[in-house]
Amino acid sequence: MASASSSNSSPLNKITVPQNSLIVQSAPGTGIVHIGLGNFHRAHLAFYTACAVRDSGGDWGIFGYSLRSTAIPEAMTNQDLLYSIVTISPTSEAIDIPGIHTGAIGGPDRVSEVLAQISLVSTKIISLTVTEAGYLISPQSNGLNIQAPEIIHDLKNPLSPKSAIGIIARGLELRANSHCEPITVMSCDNLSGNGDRTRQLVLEFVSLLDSPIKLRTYIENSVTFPNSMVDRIVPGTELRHLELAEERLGVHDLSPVPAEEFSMWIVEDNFAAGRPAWENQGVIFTDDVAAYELMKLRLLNGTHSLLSYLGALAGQETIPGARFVPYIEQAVQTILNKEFLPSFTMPPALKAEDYISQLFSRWSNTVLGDRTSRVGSDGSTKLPQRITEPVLFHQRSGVVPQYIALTVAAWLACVAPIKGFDPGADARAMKDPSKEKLLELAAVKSSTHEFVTSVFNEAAIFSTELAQHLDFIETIAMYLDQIIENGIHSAADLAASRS
Ligand code: CS2
Repeated sequence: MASASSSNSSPLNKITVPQNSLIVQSAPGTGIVHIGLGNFHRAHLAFYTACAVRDSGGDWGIFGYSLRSTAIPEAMTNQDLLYSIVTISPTSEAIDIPGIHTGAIGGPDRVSEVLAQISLVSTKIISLTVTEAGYLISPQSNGLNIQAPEIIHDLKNPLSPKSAIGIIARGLELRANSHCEPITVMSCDNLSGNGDRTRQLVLEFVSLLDSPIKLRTYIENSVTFPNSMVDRIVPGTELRHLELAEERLGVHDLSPVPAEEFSMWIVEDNFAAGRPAWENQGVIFTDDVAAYELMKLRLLNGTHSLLSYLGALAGQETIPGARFVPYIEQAVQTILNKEFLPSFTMPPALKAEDYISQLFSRWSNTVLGDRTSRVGSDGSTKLPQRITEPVLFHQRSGVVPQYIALTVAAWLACVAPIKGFDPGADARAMKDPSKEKLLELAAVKSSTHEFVTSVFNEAAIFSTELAQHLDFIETIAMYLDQIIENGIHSAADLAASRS
């Protein structure tokens, strides 16, 4: 088939609506302003909301804003705000077209439109998927990174904030100064206690303003921040996804979203101004989000990190490729069962062995082909969420979790290779906001031990508490040496012998 970009077929807005389409026939009014218009949002919140509005109605259209990128908003705008979700697994395939967006804009130049939209009484929810890195958390204070250039800028410029937290605070400020109607701020990112955390960061931002009292009172009285656990593996869009979407739809979609079939969303039912009827679409409302969140952050995301770094160093481009390497599969089994599982209590409604066996089949999705470089990116903001508590848990009984240490060593080998070590193309493709700093440290330290110590003490990535566990740091340095000298297979064998 001709490549999607050279296609002659019609654009998505010329589509004859397929039967399984989620296009809502009469467009709903905007009830949600969403920050972070990436693939995950478009296959998760947008999908649930399109289904809820199709079945139960309500003015819950989504006005989407992308902080930096303009590519997705432009593609969506070119096709009447539509796009397709291509759900793929070795045994099934489906295409859905969620017609739920009422706006799609991107880039700092358009932020005033987002603020204006947030300020409207008709906006009931501000939601966000900005990734762990987007919250600008300082590992030292465990609060807002007030030295981040975006935060410094946002504190001075009420009309042109650049950070997600700045946009939320400035948008709420407009509401507090005009009508004080209630609203919900809903984080849909992989942060532990994501709602509580967002509230804390917004309030910290507000406390740094010249006259914070009115805004603080409004937030305390009228704004809720539900915690949630979100889950669906959604890779980046590649040419093969564009081609597949075009083949199945018969029209050319500029921005389809590939996704796995599995999807889960657990939310606290704490919405200050109402919400779509998500409960009819399989969303679970509970007061015990924390149990689900810990399960997911550790078993899925923590192990995902191991798969990505060990996999990339083993020359595996994809997560399923990594998962089927025998010594990596053994590493996955051990980190899951011996290191992550004992560190929290499973939600009573789920059985660990069922959840884990489902994870293995999700990681085996060869046709989705999620990349090790995607999962391995931003390790400096993901790993603290995933490993800190489990490491501290094991340290309390004097144990160093070997595969967690190996994961950290493999991450450093991927993103900040010591001079002369080539981690391979998949590792080189990993992005990380701390990459420059890590490379600087790797270049000036004279031993791996010194380097790893400096990562914990000087790089502002992990909590100071973790930095005190010298045996953990030594173990990471030992695995890093092993990776550099003998390769990842040998380092994994060493971890197996020490577990
Ligand atoms: C992944 C997640 O990027 C990552 O590190 O672990 O994006 C993962 O695919 C999702 O959380 C699945 O819900």
